[in-house]
Amino acid sequence: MDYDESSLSLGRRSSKIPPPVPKKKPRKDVVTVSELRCNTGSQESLLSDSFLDIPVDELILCDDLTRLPILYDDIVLECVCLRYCERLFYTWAGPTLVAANPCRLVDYLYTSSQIKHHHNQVKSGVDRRDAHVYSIAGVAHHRLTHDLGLVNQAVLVSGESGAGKTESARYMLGYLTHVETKILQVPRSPLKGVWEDMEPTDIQNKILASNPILEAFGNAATIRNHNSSRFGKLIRLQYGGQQLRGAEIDTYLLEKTRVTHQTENERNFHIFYQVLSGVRSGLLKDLFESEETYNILLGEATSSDLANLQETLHAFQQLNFSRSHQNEIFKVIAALLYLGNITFIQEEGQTNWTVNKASTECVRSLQGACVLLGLREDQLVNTLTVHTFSVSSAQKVSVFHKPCERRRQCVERRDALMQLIYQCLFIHIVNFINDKIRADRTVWSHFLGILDVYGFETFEQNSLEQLCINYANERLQQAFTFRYLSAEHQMLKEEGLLGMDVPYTDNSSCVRALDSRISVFAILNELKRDVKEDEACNRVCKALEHTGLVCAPSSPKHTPGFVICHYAGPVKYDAEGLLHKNKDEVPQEVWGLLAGSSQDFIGKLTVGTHGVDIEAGRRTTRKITTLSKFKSSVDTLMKTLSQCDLHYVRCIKPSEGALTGMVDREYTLHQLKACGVIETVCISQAGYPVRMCYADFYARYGGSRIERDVAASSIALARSILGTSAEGDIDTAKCRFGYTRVFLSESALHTLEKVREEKRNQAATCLQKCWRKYS
Ligand code: AOV
Ligand code: MG
Repeated sequence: MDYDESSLSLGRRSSKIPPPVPKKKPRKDVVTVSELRCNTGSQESLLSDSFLDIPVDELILCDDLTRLPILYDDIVLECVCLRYCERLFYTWAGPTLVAANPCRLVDYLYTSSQIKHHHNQVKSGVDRRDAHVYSIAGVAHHRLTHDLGLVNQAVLVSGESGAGKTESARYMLGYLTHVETKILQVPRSPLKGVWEDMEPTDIQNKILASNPILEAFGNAATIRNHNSSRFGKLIRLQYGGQQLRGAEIDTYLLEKTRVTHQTENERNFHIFYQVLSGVRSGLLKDLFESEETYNILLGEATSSDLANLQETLHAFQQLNFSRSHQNEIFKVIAALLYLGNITFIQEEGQTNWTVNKASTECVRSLQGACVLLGLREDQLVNTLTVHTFSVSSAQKVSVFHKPCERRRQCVERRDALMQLIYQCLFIHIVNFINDKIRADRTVWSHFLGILDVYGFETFEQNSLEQLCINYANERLQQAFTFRYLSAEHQMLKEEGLLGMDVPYTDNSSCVRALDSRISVFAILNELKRDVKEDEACNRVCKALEHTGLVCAPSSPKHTPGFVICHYAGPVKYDAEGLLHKNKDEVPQEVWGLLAGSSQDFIGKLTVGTHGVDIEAGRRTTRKITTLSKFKSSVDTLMKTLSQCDLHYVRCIKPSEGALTGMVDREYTLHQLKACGVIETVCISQAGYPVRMCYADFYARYGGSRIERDVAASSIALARSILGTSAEGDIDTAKCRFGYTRVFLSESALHTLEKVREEKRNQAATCLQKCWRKYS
């Protein structure tokens, strides 16, 4: 087929005048793999009905989207879908890895021989590395430990809920710790990233063991993912002298409200079910008497909960949590189960509400919780049923609540207490793990981070959690756009290597609408106590209407709230509960109650060392809201990432229900667009991962001669090393010359480094000979 060569260049795809859109046969959007197989079985192009006639085989074999002969969204999508059906789940988009969730067990992809294979490919600097999550981890590792490098590295894993971020991060961690040991043996459970029969060092074992623990306490089954991460995580592997020395984990915004509230068909954090199945099966003894039902547990414990408990226990052991320490932790979980069963009743002839002592179940729960938490019964009852609130901590003036609000107040207090305890416990566990795996600052110099944060979320009802999650995704997308797309484009243009402008979607205005001086966050943070939720949402809409990114829900039937047009699509946030969650007020009495516990462990959980935000919330008089805390943790994260070379894994969920063998084209294309894959493909065609200014290039590969025109000498030098002959032309896919810099592909870098190494060895041998001769 003939096509105009110029249409392959970068600008064309996105140019103002769109290419002629061919008439297409109507195509079903959701197809099963077998249907696709039938289509492809004939070896006819799926696109044969279009103006393009790329053979199916060619699309399937294309493991880098930037190498597709023509870059239309449709073809990129077709390539990803066809490869998926051939069980080729990974595809490059230049340096970015597109990882489609296999939605089935594919152990064969994660064996130790696979690790070996990808490690060797990275080490030998082959021109085209096979697309795999091991390969991207390998490149980050190689850059960090490579003699050119010593720059912090970070792999950003992004994608929708259930797209495979956590699994990808886990495999990468498995790869990195495995490569360290250099003992390549068969993994016991590749999905869990735990390796058997090898001799990893103590620190590698500990780093791997952090995963099952954090998942037990921070993950839960949601309607989108049976193992959904309800917190964000950045693990920084610390390297010194090219060796893995330790690691440190940062966590972001644990969804603590899940402890007390879950929506239908979702569950509480895994650990609750694990502990319950442990108690019921007798694995955890003498902890507490298990009740019939627990109000805070939707869904039942299953046999996999028991198996997972065993894994959690094993991980605890590897991280040196003592038996008594583990017991303390499980006691807190049990206490929370009891607390959730405390109910309230209106006192006879009174307006007050109190703990329902008429119910034996409630009394048992009250007593159980008090024993486990080291509290006096009357103290707990008083704290839960107090009907006043302090106007300010300084003044200690108490104002009585209206009688009609008193029941709600009791429930809110109980929930606040439970959420606080769980959050403190989570922070305590993260801190304890960090203490065990963190290397001394003197023995490491650089880090390799893996970031696994919750994906963009949009549900029927979206609240403050979704607002935070989607904000974090906006910031990451913005970093991606700036760091990768716009910077890349700008630089290539400045170097005279790109003649055309490549439009890209800049989401900065949405970020500004969310977090600047006049923004959704600012307005919600500054609201006075008595402002009603719908009124708050109206104010948000009015103040930000002009941005075109925030508006009121279109249909009057909608519940009150506001809509934000995110880069990945519009999301409606509901007014209900938004302000309450943002204020996140824990009454002073609740703090006091826990601090006064007779159990050391409980007392310690809430004081001092356990988490800056909790400390801040307790001590300062400044207004600290969930949104302001979250923004500052995202700011810190962005600062960390700004010191790193960034690598991207874009996880794609082929169908909404993550059904095995199902591909939903529209849904997949939406994700490919939303995470910038389509734009990456476009721009990275012209990308070269290694860049050096001429002076550095010449100094490194040239020699000691001082040249007046270092650029010309560098080009001549590159020609002599990389060209086919001394005068030969260099393959432009390997190397290009800008006004001030040389742009190299990985393979060109590898060749240059090899030649350099040989020269150095020759020089060393020469020196030795001379030394022997004259000594
Ligand atoms: P997420 O981290 O992106 O969602 P997960 O990594 O937990 O998603 O993946 C969801 C599920 O998809 C897993 O439990 C596996 O069943 C399956 N899966 C993902 N990747 C693979 C793979 N490489 N091989 C086999 N199965 C896989 V969330 O944390 O909800 O945003 O919040
Ligand atoms: Mg996850």
